[in-house]
Amino acid sequence: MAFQIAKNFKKSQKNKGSLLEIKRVPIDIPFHVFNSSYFQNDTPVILVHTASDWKATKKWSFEYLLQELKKSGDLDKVGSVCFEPNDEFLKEDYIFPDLVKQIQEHHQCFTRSASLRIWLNKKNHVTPLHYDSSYKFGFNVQIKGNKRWTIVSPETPPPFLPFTRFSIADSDTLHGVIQYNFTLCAGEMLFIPPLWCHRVVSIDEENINLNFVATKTENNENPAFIRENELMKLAIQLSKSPTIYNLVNGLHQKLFGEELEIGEMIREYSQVEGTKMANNFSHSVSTWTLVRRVLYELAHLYLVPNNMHLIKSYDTHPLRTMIKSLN
Ligand SMILES: O=C(O)CCC(=O)C(=O)O
Ligand SMILES: [Fe+2]
Repeated sequence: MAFQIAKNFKKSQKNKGSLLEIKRVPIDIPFHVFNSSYFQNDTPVILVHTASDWKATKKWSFEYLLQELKKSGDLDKVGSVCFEPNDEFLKEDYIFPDLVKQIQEHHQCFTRSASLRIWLNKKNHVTPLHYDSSYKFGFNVQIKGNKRWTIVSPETPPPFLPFTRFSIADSDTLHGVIQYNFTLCAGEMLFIPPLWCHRVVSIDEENINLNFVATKTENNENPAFIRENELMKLAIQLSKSPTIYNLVNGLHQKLFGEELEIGEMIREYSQVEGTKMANNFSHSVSTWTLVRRVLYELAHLYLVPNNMHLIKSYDTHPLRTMIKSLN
């Protein structure tokens, strides 16, 4: 009994949340130290002076990237929130960090075919609180400008919109979570582990980030993992029953004018890479657990109408707008 009370007390203390200070370490940190202190236990960290000497930090601007994209014929790779260039794109402008290379060769890492991402954001752009799908972790290099990050531990996930990886919490309403708040400055590289929610505000006139992303194949059983794993299994089931998916999606579109977020997952998991991830890197889930997940998510549908703007609030990024004006 006393043991149980002590356990509950410890749990409630844990749930109080806390604001932690992120560590800054040199980029030449020994690999085994990075692995044991940060990669294995999903702890975020900033690697300083990663990109200070790169040509990219001096050369890259929205205009320069647009011109280079035109030259390489990759204009169609520019998505609505970021773009995923091929591995050769402007390779001479940066030095692939040894640390990232070693992590990508790690046995717990699945390197994706699209492993580079470039973000371009104007001043005051806000990326709403979300986590990246399919256990993606990232090394996020700030090439130009500064960004303000709020990140939340997967041990204390914030409330989510049903069936999505977007949270309804804002920085003012984030209570009882373990979080870090910091500014990522040009030249620094952030390691953001899987399932950490992040909200990112762009501070300068032009903000450019280069990411190296991969999937972590063995994940810690935290609350965010349990939910994501169940949603992943649900997406796999739905991808096998297009009729049910179309029915639910049709209803969703009627009500909210948008496709179900899980549609993105379904597309990802019906492709070779996604299927591999879904089958190999997730845990099995009983039918009862899936039903419970659906009921739980449905019970929170009332949150959607007032929070739909969160999903829509990703601005179309400036490159896309610049390309449109070319046509
Ligand atoms: O930089 C941003 O605004 C968003 C970054 C992000 O969501 C990511 O790197 O996954
Ligand atoms: Fe993200």
